Amino acid sequence: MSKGPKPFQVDLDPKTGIPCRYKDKQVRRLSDLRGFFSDNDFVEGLLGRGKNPIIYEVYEIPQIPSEGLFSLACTVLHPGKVGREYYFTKGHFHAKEPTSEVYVGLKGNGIILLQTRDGRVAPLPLKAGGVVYIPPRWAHRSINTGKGKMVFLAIYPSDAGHDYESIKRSGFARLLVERGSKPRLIKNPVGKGK
Ligand code: S6P
Ligand code: ZN
Repeated sequence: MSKGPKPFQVDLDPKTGIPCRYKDKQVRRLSDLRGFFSDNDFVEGLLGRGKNPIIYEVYEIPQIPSEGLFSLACTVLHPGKVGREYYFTKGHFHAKEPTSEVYVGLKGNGIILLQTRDGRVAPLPLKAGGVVYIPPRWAHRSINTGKGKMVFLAIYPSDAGHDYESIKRSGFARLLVERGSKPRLIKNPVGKGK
């Protein structure tokens, strides 16, 4: 019998929601999200003026990719907009398709936008104390519609992997934009879906 990982316990910092001990940290800046926001000219304009804000950070406690293991990751999604669109994560399908995931809201509030390959869409709210279940084969993107940071803990099979390319190619069928200082979900003119 293989030994597998040891049991462990970790605290989430009550102020930030970030695990006090994590293994990997990824920082995604605007330049890393080139091609994901709908207003490309706006993105290039900002980058051209030397503005490259942090959009989100991910603090991971990964396990080796193996059936039966879970990885943990805490995402800190900053508040802000690119043109009319609220800051969001790239969004992905899991590369290993029959894998699901759970998000637990820790700070702030926003929307988890889910979409299947055949174009079904489900926007679900996530706030501190809320939980979102992401079934197998649903792409997921987190969108911060609040004024503060949106922080959540993700629990997912360590062998799930990420397919970002499908989202980069086809986009989501909906955009979450600010209209009259309120979030509005609108049809993506170039997104594939219903
Ligand atoms: C992993 C899980 C999250 C995201 C993170 C960043 O399956 O869904 O940890 O990786 O929220 O989003 P993205 O789309 O850039 O991976
Ligand atoms: Zn995921």
